[in-house]
Amino acid sequence: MHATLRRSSLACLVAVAGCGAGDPAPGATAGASAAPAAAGATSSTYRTETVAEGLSTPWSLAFLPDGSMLVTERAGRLRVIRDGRLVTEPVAGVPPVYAVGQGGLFDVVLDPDFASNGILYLAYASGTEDQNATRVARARFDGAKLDDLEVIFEASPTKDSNAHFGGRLLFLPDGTLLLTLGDGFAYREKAQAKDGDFGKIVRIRTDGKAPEDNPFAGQAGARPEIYSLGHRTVPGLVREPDRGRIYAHEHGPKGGDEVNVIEPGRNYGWPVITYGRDYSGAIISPYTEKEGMEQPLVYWVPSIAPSGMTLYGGDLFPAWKGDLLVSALAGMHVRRVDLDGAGWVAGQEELYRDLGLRIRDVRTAPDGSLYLLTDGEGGKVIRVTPAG
Ligand SMILES: [Ca+2]
Repeated sequence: MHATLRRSSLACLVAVAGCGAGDPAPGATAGASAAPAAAGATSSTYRTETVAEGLSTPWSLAFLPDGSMLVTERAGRLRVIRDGRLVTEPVAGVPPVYAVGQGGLFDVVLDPDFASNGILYLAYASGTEDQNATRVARARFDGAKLDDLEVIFEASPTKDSNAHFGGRLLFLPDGTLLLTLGDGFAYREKAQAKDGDFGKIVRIRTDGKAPEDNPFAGQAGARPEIYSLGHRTVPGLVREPDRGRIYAHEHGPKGGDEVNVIEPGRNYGWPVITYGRDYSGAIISPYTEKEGMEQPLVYWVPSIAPSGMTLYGGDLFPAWKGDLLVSALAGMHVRRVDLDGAGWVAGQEELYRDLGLRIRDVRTAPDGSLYLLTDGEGGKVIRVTPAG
């Protein structure tokens, strides 16, 4: 896509940060010894409104053309918020999900023609303890139930672990879908192997087939749906509309969360290169960079546990236009990654830390307000607007 821009980003890292895990600089990356992010917005500068509460690990949100919203609950329910209230009855017809560990119902996205065809797409974990996989299904939504449900994709092969499913969906302008997947936690070496979907971002058509112009289509031994490889697990995926640049963030191990600019066919390094360590403290890899593997635009040591992302394009917070807003679970804030006009990282800021909440997703509403989903049982949907 924009190879020159990507190289500029890397050059920025080299020049400003030294690209070393022990030598990060504020601005381009946040590392172990980097200056903390600037003090975030305080409660005096924004207003919150609880739109819905009592949800079970709300995972994703979709804004419908009629002003209502759909919220996924990881346990396997799809909920409607209409006229500012959570509809009591969950949407009927949601497929059974494997809701163990990190498994469950993940993303919901609308078909580009949803206003006329009512079709939506769900990403979810399916199967059993011994054989599960991330799936994508499409169905027609009539406001209360799903009809004509059709499973269009299942990651291959299945796995016997209950972590690192990926599960984020994104429509591209050509009508194809990106789906993020994870390494299953137990299969990190397979993130480098093109014969399976572990640790990949895949690109599929809405019938689930791989487009012929995918980077490895037709290559012997490679899954044709693979779009990029070398990911750990990717809970955040957005597209910048002007340049078409795709940003994905991935959950690192102990340290080493990353934001990457995704280009087809590229290798993002996991687990060969990483800025993180194993949870035990053991070294996963001595390498943080390698020829042929991409450097992150941003990495975080220690981890903030990124969980969802929006590229802010609204008018209510004009200073944040064009910036990445990343929700954080362990970090308990929304990290603003300030992108300048050329897409370089100009700085970072912690937002909403004073709320003291593990935040599962952040979305920009059509009116420019922000919606936060809070993690766990009793999860909330919170709308944020500027104060005054
Ligand atoms: Ca990486």
